[in-house]
Amino acid sequence: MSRDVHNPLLFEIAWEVANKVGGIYTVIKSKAPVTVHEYGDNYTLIGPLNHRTAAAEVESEPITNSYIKEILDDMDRQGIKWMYGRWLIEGAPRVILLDTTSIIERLDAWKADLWNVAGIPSPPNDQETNDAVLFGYLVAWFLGDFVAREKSRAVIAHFHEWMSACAIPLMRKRRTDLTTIFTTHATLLGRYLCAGSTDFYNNISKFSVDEETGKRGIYHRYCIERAAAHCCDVFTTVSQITAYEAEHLLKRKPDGVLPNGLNVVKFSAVHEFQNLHARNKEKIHNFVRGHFYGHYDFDIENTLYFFTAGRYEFRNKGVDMFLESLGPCNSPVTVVAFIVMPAATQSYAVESLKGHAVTKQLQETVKEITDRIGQRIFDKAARYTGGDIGQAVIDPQELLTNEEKVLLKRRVIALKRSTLPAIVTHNMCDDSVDPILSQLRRLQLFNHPTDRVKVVFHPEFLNANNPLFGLDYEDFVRGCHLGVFPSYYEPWGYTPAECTVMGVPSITTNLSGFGCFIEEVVENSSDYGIYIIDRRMKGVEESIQQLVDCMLQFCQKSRRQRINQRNRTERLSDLLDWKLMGMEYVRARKLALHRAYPERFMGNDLGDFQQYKIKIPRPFSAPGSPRIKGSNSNGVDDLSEQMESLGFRIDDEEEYPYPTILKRSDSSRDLFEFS
Ligand code: G6P
Ligand code: 1S3
Repeated sequence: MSRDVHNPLLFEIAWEVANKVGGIYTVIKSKAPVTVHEYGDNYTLIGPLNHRTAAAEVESEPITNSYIKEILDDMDRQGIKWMYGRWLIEGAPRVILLDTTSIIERLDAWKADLWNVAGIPSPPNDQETNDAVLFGYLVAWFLGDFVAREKSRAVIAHFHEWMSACAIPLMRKRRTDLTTIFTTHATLLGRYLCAGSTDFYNNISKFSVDEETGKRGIYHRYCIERAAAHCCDVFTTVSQITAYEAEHLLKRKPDGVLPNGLNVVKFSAVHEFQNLHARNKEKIHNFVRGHFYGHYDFDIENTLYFFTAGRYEFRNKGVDMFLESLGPCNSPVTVVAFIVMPAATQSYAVESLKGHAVTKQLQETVKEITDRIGQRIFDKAARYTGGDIGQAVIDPQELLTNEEKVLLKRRVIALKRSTLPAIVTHNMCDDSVDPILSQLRRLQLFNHPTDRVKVVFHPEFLNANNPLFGLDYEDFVRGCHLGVFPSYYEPWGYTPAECTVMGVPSITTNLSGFGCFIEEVVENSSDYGIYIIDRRMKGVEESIQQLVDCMLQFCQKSRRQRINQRNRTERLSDLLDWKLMGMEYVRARKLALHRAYPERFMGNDLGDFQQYKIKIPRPFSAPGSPRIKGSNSNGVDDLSEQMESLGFRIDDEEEYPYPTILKRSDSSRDLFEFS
């Protein structure tokens, strides 16, 4: 059977399609516009049907593809519930959501089959594995039926992470006529090992993977992940560092790396992002005035806001290192360090709410009084008849009435308190054992008036309805000065990448995918506001010292220098745009087609992928020389090299619908020139 490989159909499958759990949702959602642009209605996403959120995520619509309709109708007859429609995101891709709970009665039979055909065990009480098995069998069912009907065109099935990937070994066993890509966004064992106290990277080649996964009760999940990595046509990860990890822990060297991009939105006015910084910083000022009431003795105009944020993985996300570095950070200006990480809480702390209430009352009283003072000055001035030469229009003593003086005094007395400003904004369920609070206590970071670095732990994600900040996360980031993410385990790490596209400088590490990517493509990245801490070659103490030095260096900048640095940071955003990053996905799909249908590509001429090696010239006003470096330092092959080893050429220029800005050396000068 000869399928058309030049006009393929694409299915992308993930547990986080229209179902937000973590970072993979961001990957797929932000990438959708470029994929839809390339594939149009030949692109369909498949995810699980989560009844709680589906209605808000997806708008149902009639099925236009007759094969999809036949299969879903057939599934319907067999009791499987599903939803078909458009995902309500930019690009509006088509989605199929499959309800794993509607087919629960087949779970045992499918688990037995999985053992028989692939030797993968699945214990009874692991909900995630049960979901993965049910979802995998449904996806394999759907895709198997689809390619049995659609015989003229090649089909690419791109799977993300182990939860979606059970279908890969099944389809390999069933010889389903399609090509598969598996992208892992972490490895199961790597995440577990790093969260403990293991010296992970120095021992990565020595772990007995079966034993280690067994000890942690994840052997069966690991089997699914490893089977997917070995049975897919093209195996990829999101970064070089995770490729290295996968090679050792999953025992297959990835074919290439598909780094995560963002859907970068450019403002028409170049400096709009700077204005947004100033506006949102004002809101953070309001929070700080309320939170530090009674101890608000620092100059807010010369205060810097640092933050870290993300899922609460204390060691993996480097919160331990961030806190450890705050004590020695003897900044010349006051720093408020925010930690925004969700944890179990009972309620907002009364003190936090009270601080904002008394500060708001003071603000309202001051406004009322200043309105009245204004009226008084106006009246006096309007009635001023000239009088004796030199007579003042109004005697300053008359500006405030006695009644107003008393009112002000009462408001000021309400601001007095005997306690220090809290280090946490909520009442926490596990206050006494919470890792962040325990470390703050050990380091004695208690917000004393003499502390130049203050801390605020907000154990909940931010949104605009938040009574303390009244800010969405994005606006909060924009209002801050520096994001600090000294991660130990971070396959990619969207948090510093998001900072970059918003023009907010950040600190990352050479153990995060993003940090390695930036280190690889930009020289002297600190000139561009991305500081990379060495956690690979340095000991913990040395890394902490490097982090302290970076923060101190940042604190010593003048306002003008900070503004310039933000401009440079924001200019790197084009590097992270899916319009450029999506190129690697294009290559992975091509490689998958070449591997599954090599005979269909015979006669293609060889191509030159080196044209995509990009160089960023040095910033004009900076001493360093940022540039794109060409090689993959840890030896994972470039997808283009894989293609060339097969003897095929892909003319990327022709196939990819977006101009790759950075290829044009003339325009890259504009891109990275300083104002
Ligand atoms: C932006 C605004 C400026 C403001 C500056 C404050 O650039 O456009 O008007 O002065 O932010 O920067 P800073 O780093 O002190 O918050
Ligand atoms: C993973 O999510 P995480 O925070 O558990 O996938 C993300 C998307 O690829 C990635 O950014 C992150 O580093 C991984 O760890």
